[in-house]
Amino acid sequence: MSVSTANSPAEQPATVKIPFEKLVTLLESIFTRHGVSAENAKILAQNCASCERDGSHSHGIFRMPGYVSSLKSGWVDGAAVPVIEDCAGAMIRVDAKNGFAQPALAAARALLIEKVRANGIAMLAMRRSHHFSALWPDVEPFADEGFVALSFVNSFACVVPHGGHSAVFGTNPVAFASPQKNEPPFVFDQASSALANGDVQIAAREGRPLPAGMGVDGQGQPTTDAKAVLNGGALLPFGGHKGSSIALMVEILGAALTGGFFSGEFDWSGHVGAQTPKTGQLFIVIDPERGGNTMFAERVSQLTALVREAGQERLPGDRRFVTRQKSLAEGVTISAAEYQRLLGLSAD
Ligand code: NDP
Ligand code: PYC
Repeated sequence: MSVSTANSPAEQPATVKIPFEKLVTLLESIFTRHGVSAENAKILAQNCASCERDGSHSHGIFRMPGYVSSLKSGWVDGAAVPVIEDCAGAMIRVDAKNGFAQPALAAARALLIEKVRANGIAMLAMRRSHHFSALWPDVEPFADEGFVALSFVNSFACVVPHGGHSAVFGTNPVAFASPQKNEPPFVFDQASSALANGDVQIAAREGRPLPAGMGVDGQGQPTTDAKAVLNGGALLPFGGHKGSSIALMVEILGAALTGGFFSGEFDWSGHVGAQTPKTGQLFIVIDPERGGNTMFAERVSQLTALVREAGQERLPGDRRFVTRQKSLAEGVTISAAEYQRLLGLSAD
């Protein structure tokens, strides 16, 4: 591990570069220390370290104190063993048993792929699950195996519907992954709110204003004050009524269809420190070559090339894949203060 120290106040804060696998091991030790089973800790640590490695900072190590305080509050069961229900030819339901979503996906993944191979398409509907991370780690591995994957998860009510006055929706992301020929998969992963709540928290912590048009304060007035949005205010959907409809669709798919809670429905007030939303998550996975469509990945590559030729310099995923290569080559860069915080959590 290499350490760089700032030696003048004008310089960047001191950072450490930590090898990816070492970061995974450190996070795993934090999870197990706080009641997560060894099997689940491996999955969550890999997930969280991957977010940090790829520069998904709103869902990387920044989230570790939130995981720990949720576990300490008794709100989420880190040792939960999900129950898988094979309920139709192309449909699986999973009861995450008040545990995290990623171990529940891992437990159901082999059956889901078996069903996709058998039917060309299958869905997984998860309920009673806590999702506290980015969604791309859930879908990208399906594209690595040649499948198209979509996922939807609802979260906790902090987004007002278009033209509305009180928060109903979560920040409700949608993620999509598709294979491409001879290049990394095309993956996008985006909240249906103007900003992810995690980015608002980071802005509040750093004392930065939000861009205009992202949120409202407790009186429903437009504000750029991140703390006002977090403390009684709310975020807006992206793109007005269009984002609002997508957020609503995510509530339908992520909760109504799965049997999970809506974003405004669960009550965590009895668990001081709880931060992980207890909702649901839906996956739709498709075998694009079923029926002889063997050109699929090449066609997607042709399309993304056309988009680049037409002038879009950066496609979703580009930034992450570049950051990933740099992190794997040099180590994952984190601030020395964050590193100390992690060591503290592992000894806490
Ligand atoms: P961003 O707006 O940062 O990015 C959304 C997508 O757009 C990404 O795929 C990103 O690719 C791409 N992108 C960003 N900027 C550009 C650009 N200039 N040109 C082209 N593509 C671009 O994400 P959000 O703030 O909406 O969400 C952040 C994260 O928060 C997501 O991972 C999401 O899953 C997570 N989240 C999780 C929730 C939960 O309940 N678990 C709730 C809400 C959000 P790239 O990754 O390469 O930058
Ligand atoms: O960043 O909006 C967010 C979020 C909500 C739940 C997990 N992340």
